[in-house]
Amino acid sequence: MEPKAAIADLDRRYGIPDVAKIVAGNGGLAKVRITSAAAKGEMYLHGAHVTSWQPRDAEEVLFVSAKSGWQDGHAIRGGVPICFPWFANKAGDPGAPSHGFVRTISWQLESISQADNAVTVSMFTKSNDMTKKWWPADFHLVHRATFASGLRLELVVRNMGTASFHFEEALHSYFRVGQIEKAQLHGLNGVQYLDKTDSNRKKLQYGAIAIVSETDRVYLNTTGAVELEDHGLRRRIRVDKENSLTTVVWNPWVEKAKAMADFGAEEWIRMVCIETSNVSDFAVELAPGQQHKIQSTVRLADL
Ligand code: TA6
Repeated sequence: MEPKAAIADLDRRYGIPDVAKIVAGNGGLAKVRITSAAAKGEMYLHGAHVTSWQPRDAEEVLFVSAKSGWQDGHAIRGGVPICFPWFANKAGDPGAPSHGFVRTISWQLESISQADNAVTVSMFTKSNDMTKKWWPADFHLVHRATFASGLRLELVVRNMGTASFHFEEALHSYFRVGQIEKAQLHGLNGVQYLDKTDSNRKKLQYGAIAIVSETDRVYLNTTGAVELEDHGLRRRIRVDKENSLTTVVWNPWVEKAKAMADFGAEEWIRMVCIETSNVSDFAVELAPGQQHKIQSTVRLADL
């Protein structure tokens, strides 16, 4: 079925009039556009990728690069990429795609539902011949996003095989900030982290995080919420999480920003990633027939 007709067909089957519409987005990629009384939002079938959440009477919360690519095989730069079944580079396989293979493929729409002012979009993908080229496991993966006065993201992994498997996962969220130098992150005081800008040396966080250079850290064994205090946009973004034992904090700063083809040279000033995850020593082991759910809930508050 040609793309336009396929999108119209999806809208006929899953759309909710005046609330959720499936349309062609950037690059002609199919997206669900949400317009409810509580919030506006967008989620692409490509990577089950949330690219927008804007609560009523508030500005957009997620950052998306003006230079992002929008095509099969490429990850969208910004919003919430899904990293699975490994994070960053695949151990022992330098040719494997960074952050796994589910953020660069089209997922299937499972359902769209509405409860009061909350709209939930559910998409899934599963193992096939392509995935088995990179990773032998049989899996079923669901990403469920609920757009309301808060944004709730749930990633559910099910082991469909007969052997246990290990995986890493991250909701690699890009948040918009007014000016990164005028922002601080709270909630990780006293937590150990791996500093990726310093050969993954293990360090201890003292106090709030101020971003003053390239920052790429995996905070370990932490279940607490993180609050982004943004004096530029005069707001707080709070990220609560469940079933997640690591939090990644990333800002590419000047040089890395210039080196990324799908990222604007000055865009480092306007974003920070706070990633609800299970990576490194906190990868998850899942037995056959079992499932694991990680959850992240984002809320806005005034400063
Ligand atoms: O989450 C932080 C990180 O792992 C950084 O090391 C940086 O590479 C970033 O992800 C972006 O990765 P990507 O593969 O999307 O370019």
